[in-house]
Amino acid sequence: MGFSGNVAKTTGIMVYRLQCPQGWYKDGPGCVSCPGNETSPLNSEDIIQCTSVCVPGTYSDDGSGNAPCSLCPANYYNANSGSTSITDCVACSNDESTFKGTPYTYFCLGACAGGTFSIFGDGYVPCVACPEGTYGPDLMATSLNACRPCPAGTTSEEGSWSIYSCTVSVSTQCAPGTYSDTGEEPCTDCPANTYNPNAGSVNETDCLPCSAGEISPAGSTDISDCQDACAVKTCVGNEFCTNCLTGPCDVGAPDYAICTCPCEWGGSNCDIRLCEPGTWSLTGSPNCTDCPAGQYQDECGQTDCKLCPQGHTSHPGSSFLYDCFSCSSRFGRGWRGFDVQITPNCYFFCGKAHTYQKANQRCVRKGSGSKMVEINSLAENNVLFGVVASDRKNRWLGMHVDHDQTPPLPWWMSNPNQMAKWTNFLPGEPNNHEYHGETCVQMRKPTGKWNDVPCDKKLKCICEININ
Ligand code: GN1
Ligand code: CA
Repeated sequence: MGFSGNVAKTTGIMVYRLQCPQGWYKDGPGCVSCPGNETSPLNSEDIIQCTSVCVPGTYSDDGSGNAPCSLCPANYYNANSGSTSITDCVACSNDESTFKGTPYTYFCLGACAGGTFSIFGDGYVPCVACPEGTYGPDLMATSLNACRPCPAGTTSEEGSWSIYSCTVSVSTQCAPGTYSDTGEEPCTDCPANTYNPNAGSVNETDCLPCSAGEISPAGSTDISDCQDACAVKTCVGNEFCTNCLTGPCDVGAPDYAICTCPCEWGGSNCDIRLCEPGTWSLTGSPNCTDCPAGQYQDECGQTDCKLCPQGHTSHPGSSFLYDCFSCSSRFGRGWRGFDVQITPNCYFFCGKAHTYQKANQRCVRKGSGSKMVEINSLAENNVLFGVVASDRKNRWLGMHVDHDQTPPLPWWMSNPNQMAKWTNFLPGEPNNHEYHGETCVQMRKPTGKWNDVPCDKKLKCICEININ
């Protein structure tokens, strides 16, 4: 016989004991699997029974008749070895039941076989198969309770009677984050901005939408994959914008970009051109003008410029604090600066009196654009006069007067055609007193106001370097 074990008589029906299914052999209290794909007859008791030819009760799926072999379904039997198809499995009589992998017709009985239980609760036909994921070791089982769950992590085909039919489950279910019509592979990713924590989903609507204002990548599996769109959105079309603003956010609206603007670009989308360092405007954006001499601006988009530290000045358009310099450090000993808001220029107060022509030469020889002073405001006049007010003599200014004009016109010595921007003559001056050829100009004590005098007078000079 192709099986061994006890045979008993129960209420008129031969009952047998099933031990190891095909592909296993008995070893101690349990069953051991044949090596590799090999199979073995039902209820084998030794490894030598393992064979590569499909044994009775089984058939090969690939038509070869060799292992791996599948069990004939419940209520079928197959007495032949080397069967090549499920069609080699033969049905029991209508009123008989048998277990999965039945090798011989005499297992077909009116009692419910292993892996099945009776519909009417009496252990007799009609019998139904234990469900997938369970196995039913009992003969003449009377209820579903006789079908025992496979061990954790394993599953079985419907109608299994042996725990050895419980195998590690290889799921073809759609994974979380995916779905398909059948819930089985192949599966489609859930769309972006949804998530699906469940396996085996059968509908796109199983992909749950993220909350308003949240987005997720396609195929997301967890609500935590939904994130504030403002925090993760990538902006398109603006090289400076990578993220979104925090706060209410319309997904897809480019104006919600948080942009990391370079210094000279501003606005939430870095699309506003700002004043560059060294420049300013009333609004901080074009049209910008250079910071004036004596000031600097090291930031972009500013509405003013910063003053150089006291005693320091700078060229127009300076963009660093360290562009500020002191007159003496830049031009040498004796050169002085004042409050840059009054004048950013550097001045040199000559120590000796000379005719106008010699005094002018002395200033020019100092280089760096040095020339006789040109005073442009009362404030500048006063700050310079403050230095020389206690001198014994008056000082030359870099100015000529043309007495051929009516009224007489002052002009600067550096350019006879350029009119003085500002003058500060004493009342009644310039007067070319007694027609003595008074064509040069002095700053005169005690008020600091101006007077025309002959150029061959010997006075001290004030030299100036325009910082521009
Ligand atoms: C006169 O006198 P004194 O130095 O204050 C003159 C000036 C002449 C200057 C020539 C009111 O000033 O215009 O340039 O002599 N003042 C008046 O030394 O006539
Ligand atoms: Ca005069």
